[in-house]
Amino acid sequence: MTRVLNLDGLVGPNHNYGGLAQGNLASALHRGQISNPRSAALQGLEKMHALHQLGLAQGILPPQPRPQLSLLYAAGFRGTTAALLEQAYKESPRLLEACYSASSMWAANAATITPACDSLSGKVQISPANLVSGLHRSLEAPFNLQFFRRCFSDPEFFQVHPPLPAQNSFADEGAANHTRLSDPATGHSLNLFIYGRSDQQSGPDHFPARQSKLASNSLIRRHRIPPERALLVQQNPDAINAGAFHNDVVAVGHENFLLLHQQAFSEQAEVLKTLRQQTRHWQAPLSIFEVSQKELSLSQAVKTYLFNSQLVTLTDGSLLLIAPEESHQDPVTAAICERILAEDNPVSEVRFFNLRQSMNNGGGPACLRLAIPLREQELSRVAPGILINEERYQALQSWIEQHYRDRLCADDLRDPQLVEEIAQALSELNLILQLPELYH
Ligand code: SUG
Repeated sequence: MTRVLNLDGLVGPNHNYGGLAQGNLASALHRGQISNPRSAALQGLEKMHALHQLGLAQGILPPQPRPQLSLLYAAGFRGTTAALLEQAYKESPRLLEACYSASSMWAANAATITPACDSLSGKVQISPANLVSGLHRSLEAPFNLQFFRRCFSDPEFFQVHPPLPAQNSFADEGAANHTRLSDPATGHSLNLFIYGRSDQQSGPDHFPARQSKLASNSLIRRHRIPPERALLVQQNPDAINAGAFHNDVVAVGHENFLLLHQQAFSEQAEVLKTLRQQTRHWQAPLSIFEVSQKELSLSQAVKTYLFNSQLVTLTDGSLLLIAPEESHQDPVTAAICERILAEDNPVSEVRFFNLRQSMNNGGGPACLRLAIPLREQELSRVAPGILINEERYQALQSWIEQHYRDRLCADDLRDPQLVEEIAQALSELNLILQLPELYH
């Protein structure tokens, strides 16, 4: 029996709207606006707490130390911290924003996970993503590798791989382009790996495709997933052109339920046929809920982020859909949620969460979490300090209230005082997460 440990990215005190993400419409739209790091972190923490209260295993992916001043050194800036920030602000403001990005909050991009039961190795497979498609995101890989090595350290149960080579051919954005479907009755599974580009097929022409087929294929190989448990699918270039920079903006699946937009995959009718075919022996049949483009355009899907909902299994075995508030406010997506509930499928409840601060940068409920299916014994080997319990929830709440600003704009990034504040906050987080010297 496996249960899912959801690791949510804890939003850092540096959360800001730099508009750095290519192909991400929300990020571009909010560029230069004033962010509220405190609300952002509290909104994310409330989601974690709600899942903990439902009896689910919930943990934290800690924020990354920022600003990443080494990037400014690498770019040739020199001097005291204040001088570095000032020069970069004047000469290369985009670089300063990159080294200040809080993008590690989107834990779905941190890694790709394969549970032990899906791997011929018999161990949980973890590959931190290289995130090379964007400069600001590529900075996340080394810390993530260190985090996974430290918190999933028992070699008897976990195998933590280094990220794929940091090169465009291997561009990897983690679990945002991976969906694991499974039969809760028998444990059979099918892992969909959704790539955006390959050498053989034409890709999007408006926005870049971030996930390469070579990366997805390499993950299948290194995680030793047998062929019958893996399926490679191309993301529909139209979806990427419309702003679905990751597949999890147009599709979400968990256990035997798949919710997706009609234009999520290339040759979707064929893909769904294959899915039905490959899961035909499941005791709990695969239920596919496909939303037509007539009912919901790709552009509305991207705006409301309905497909970036998170699916979790409740204690009675039914599924809860955790949707962003934005898809409650839109009448079309609200009606789709009603229909999901009314029809015959495993979903028994929908809850809407206000995650506006993250949504403004293109990150909904599913982006914020990395799902790690674990057996009880494996769960007991995870570093306990990263798990949410009542006490840690309260400690984090007070910590955020004490250390986070309630407004941050581009001009603030040259303030050396902000560097000090963040360092102070993170050094106290070492204690809360019981991970001495995670931050120095
Ligand atoms: O990579 N936004 C992220 C949002 C990632 C959402 N994740 C998933 N869909 N799984 C991105 O586009 C903007 C950050 C900034 O501008 O600082 C950003 O990186």
